[in-house]
Amino acid sequence: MSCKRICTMQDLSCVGQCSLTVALPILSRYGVETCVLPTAVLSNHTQFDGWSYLDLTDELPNIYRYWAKNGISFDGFVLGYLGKQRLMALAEELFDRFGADGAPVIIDPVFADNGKLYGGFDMDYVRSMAKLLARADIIDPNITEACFLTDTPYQSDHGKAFAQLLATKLAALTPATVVITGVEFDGNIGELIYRNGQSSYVMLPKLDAQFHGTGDIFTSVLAAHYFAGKPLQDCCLAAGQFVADCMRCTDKQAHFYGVNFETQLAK
Ligand code: PXL
Repeated sequence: MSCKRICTMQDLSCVGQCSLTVALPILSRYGVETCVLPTAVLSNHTQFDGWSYLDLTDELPNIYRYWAKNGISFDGFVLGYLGKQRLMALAEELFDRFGADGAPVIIDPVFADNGKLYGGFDMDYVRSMAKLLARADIIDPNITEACFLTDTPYQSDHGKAFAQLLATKLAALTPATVVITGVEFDGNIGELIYRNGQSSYVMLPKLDAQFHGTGDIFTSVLAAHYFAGKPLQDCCLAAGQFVADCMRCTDKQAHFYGVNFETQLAK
């Protein structure tokens, strides 16, 4: 049986499990052949106190040249933290030149959380990302990213009405199915899935902890199940449960280092 060959485009942070260091093991573990397009190499992710940043944007055209020469193509794409605005055009080129017919594009826009942009990003980046979303089949911003993308003032109430408002605004930017993460009501946390004016929710009990990198893990598990042909609702539930299981077995003090997903993967 041959498996899907996908390409994931995001940074490689040497320390602080996120981006490629979670996408690669998770997608592989679920049987997806995972090729990588690293956008940058960082000493550690940007929630630590300072980081080095080797920008790989200029290397991508070289990589594309050899992929084209070798007739390489992908059955799908998963995008996370890109880092630089110039990468948006290169992402489009990636889909156009190396996507097999109908290859789905999953974009987690990754540039903000808790009401704030991550270090190194500005509104120009956000606007370019908003344009890139038009190429996606599934997008899964968190509430903060959804606010920035739609020019909506951030608010701390992440309930149904606010999520719904954000989803309708996002749907004006993209034909993709919109998955908004971090929706909260009745003591639960989860996702609003919005498509063609229809909404559904996938909710789980909220745990009393916050760790870095859980969004990247969520997207990786969601993508793995999606490429296996599961309905999006099931993909979100599996991803939410996986993240919760990881959080339960992680020491709360070590939150910058991400969650202990390896123990869950080994099960
Ligand atoms: O987990 C999101 C993420 C990915 N990559 C880098 C980051 C962050 C969030 O801060 O800094 C480099």
